[in-house]
Amino acid sequence: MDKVITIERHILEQQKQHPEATGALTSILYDIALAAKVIARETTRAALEDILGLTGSMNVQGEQVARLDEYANTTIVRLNQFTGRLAVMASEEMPDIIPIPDEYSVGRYCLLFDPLDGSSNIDYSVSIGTIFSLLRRQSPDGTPGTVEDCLQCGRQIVAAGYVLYGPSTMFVYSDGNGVHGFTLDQTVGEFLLTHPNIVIPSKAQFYSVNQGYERYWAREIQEYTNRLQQMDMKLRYIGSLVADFHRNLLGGGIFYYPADLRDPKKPQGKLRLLYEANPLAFLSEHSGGAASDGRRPILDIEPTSLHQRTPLFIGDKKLVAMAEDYIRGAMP
Ligand code: AFP
Repeated sequence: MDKVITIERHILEQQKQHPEATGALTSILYDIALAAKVIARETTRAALEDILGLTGSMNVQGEQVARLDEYANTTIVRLNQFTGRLAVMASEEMPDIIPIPDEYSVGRYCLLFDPLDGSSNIDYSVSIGTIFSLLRRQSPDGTPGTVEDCLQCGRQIVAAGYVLYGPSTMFVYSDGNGVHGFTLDQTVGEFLLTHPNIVIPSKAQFYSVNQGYERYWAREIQEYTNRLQQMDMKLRYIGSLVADFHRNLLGGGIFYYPADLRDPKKPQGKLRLLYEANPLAFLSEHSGGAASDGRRPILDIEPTSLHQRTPLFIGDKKLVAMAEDYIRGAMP
């Protein structure tokens, strides 16, 4: 039983390494883990709600039943807005920042999240995820958090993580001191440490990209992909960023979603810098991998708007560097 480490115990142990810590960050991580359990329960029930025709329609009380991504969004907001630990939140689901309601006190941290990434996979019972990052506010303590607090460069992230709702529910996070993975034990309702100190394997076996869009890519990306094929790598693409990232983190590989010409409104590709790319880039770097937009590290990008998109190459360091070489025109 001594070997059983709950997420709470683990986060507390990590906190001991920072004597100056107030415990706020520890508590926020625990609050997010709680939200994850609630969302996990609901994702498991989603298929049943579907056959009962509930999701997105009226429930028996005549109330509108929220779609799962709205549900996840509301759950995270409700479980975090009253704690006095956050200055502001921002969500992929909401156009503007989410202020802390006046009746609650404000704290020092900013929580940025994508409540349910890969939500178009829900109807097919395919893995989906929640992604988050935490930043320290820049605006004065005690005042409402601002949009500028959220628009900080990824290098300022103090902790980030994701929850994978798959065959098992996993919580993976880093506070800058290793990347650690926990698996939800449904019987006791606790996340237990199953993957301490995750390091991306040095041998990459997977490449993950939506190759259906190949004709919309720049020539360098097509050539880069050809090169990966010549290296006899396995193509794996789930279409849920968290699941694709998680597999490559544990098994070794690269995920990329390049800029493409498919949708003129999205010349930078599909993925959002603040809610998807930055948190995963933080995890990638802390597990020995890398993350780039093809020209510079994702974490070095200065955000200019809440929902800005970015090309993303993430995972194996050598393969990320190779993508940059192709984009720079440095490859034959
Ligand atoms: P949805 O939330 O609309 O399913 O988008 C998921 C996602 O943002 C990310 O999880 C995937 O990696 C990526 O989109 C897949 O996009 P394509 O369907 O264009 O390949």
